[in-house]
Amino acid sequence: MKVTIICLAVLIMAALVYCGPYSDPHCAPGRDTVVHLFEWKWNDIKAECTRFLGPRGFCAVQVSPANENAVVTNPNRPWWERYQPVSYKLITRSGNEQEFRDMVQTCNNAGVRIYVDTVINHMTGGYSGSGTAGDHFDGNSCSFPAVPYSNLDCNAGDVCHSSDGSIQNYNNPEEVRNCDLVGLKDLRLSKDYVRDKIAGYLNHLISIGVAGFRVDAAKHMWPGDLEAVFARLHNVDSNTFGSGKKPFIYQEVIDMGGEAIKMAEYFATGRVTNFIYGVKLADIFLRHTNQAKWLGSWGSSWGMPNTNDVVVFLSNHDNQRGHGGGGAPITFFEPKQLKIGTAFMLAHPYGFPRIMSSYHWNRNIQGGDDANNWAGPPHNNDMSTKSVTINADMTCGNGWVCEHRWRQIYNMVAFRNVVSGTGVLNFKSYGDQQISFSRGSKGFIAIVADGSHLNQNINTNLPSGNYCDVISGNYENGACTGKTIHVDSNGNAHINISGTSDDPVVAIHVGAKVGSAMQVTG
Ligand code: QV4
Ligand code: CA
Repeated sequence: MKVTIICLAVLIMAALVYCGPYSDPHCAPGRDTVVHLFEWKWNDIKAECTRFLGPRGFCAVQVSPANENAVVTNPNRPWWERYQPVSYKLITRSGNEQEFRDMVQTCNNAGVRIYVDTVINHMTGGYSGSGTAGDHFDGNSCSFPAVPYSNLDCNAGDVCHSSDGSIQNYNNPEEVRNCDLVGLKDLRLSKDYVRDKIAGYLNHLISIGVAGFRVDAAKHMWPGDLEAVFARLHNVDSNTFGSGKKPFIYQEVIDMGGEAIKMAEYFATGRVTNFIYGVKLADIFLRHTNQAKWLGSWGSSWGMPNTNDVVVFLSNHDNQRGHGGGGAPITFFEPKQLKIGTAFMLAHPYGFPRIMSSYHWNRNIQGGDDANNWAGPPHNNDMSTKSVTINADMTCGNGWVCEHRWRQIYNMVAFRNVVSGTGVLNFKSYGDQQISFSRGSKGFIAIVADGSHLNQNINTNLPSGNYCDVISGNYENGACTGKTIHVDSNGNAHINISGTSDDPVVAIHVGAKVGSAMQVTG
């Protein structure tokens, strides 16, 4: 009887874990975090999978669009040219098809998945030029001979009724989905021919071994059209991911609550990007317009979708530079707040988390706008993308920020892996901006979100022993390079955090117990 009940409960839980066919991120066992290596070259990602992401327990990399894009020279090679497809050939500033294949294979072997950012809603803007594979195009006539697409393959006045063919009114779903997004030639996804071409591109990526896709501008496509495209997709590689598995799909839908199109329309076709998440956390950890003490109910009761329907993140490549209307998030320009916010994100079980890994640019705020927010990746004189170099202290050089290589961040990736499967326990607040909680009996975190001082004996729910605070140091060969936290036989620990210090967070877990032989990175 007891066994039956337990089995039933396990079955129900298993059913709840991944609902739709596209919601499973296909992480290797014990991994749970994505890093967006924005604008990185395939060769650099390949190296990073082996030397860092695999050993550190990352689940996957989101890579920049892999297909041929328009070469934009005014401004000179902005990052956003990669969101203007010219063909589905795998040739970009990140590398060619052979380099892409090598990356996917090496990363898969290192236990790290590749998700490709796919731009399938549109092609280039309304001008002519050539792409990164040398192919000519003329956006005005929807002429993309390297696909080929012609005039018949873009939406026109029969389905788009805005004054100039571009989206003006975000409260009119027809306009949002049938008209051009900032002048980008909108593909006629109602046509089988267009669906076949897009599915052909995605199937090519699947055949190379990718695990999933970020679907750019999903809000600008009808859910039914996406269903028709995804129905054409092959299963992902059975040797790597198991048999009968669909690709992981997460759709970019910016839904801050004020528009006609809702995230929920896209749950049947995968997960969605939860933009509300990072803005609400920025309200607490950056602006202090809300209080950390309320985070005890963090999750769907904050008006956000269910945990298995979302990818969560503090910022993305758009809103970190004021693009896209996805709110004002925490970015690497606020390193202390970014580390605090990321620690919370990775310690909390809600959502499938993504870390932004950026490059530096010369931010130049004028009248509220960043005049340099177009600036592309670090580049050589010939405008080729610079390689990522690694410094002696593990940080990156050549203009790459590499947030994912900050100790306070990568150690929390391991924390998340260790506490996997446990719930939030003993959430407590000590004043408005001081909180702590446990993850089952496997991990414990305390955070001060403002400049106040936390000095408390707290029950961590961990077995007694000495634990390495993985925020202030690393756990290496059984020893801790940072603070050690003593947990007594009742599970209590003395936690002392000054909110004005660089890292007002303490995080301990059973994979980093001082003196134990076990070393867990994921
Ligand atoms: C210009 C004018 C337009 C005019 C057009 C005529 O501004 O008014 O109609 O010319 O051709 C670039 C330029 C933009 C230019 C356009 C077309 O910035 O000024 O229009 O090209 O040539 C990125 C950038 C965009 C960029 C685009 C294509 O953010 O600035 O546009 O790439 O290069 C909404 C959407 C959401 C979207 C977000 C930005 O709901 O889906 O806006 N987010 C995704 C990506 C984002 C990308 C796109 C969608 C488009 O995350 O990075 O836009 O693929 O919220
Ligand atoms: Ca569209």
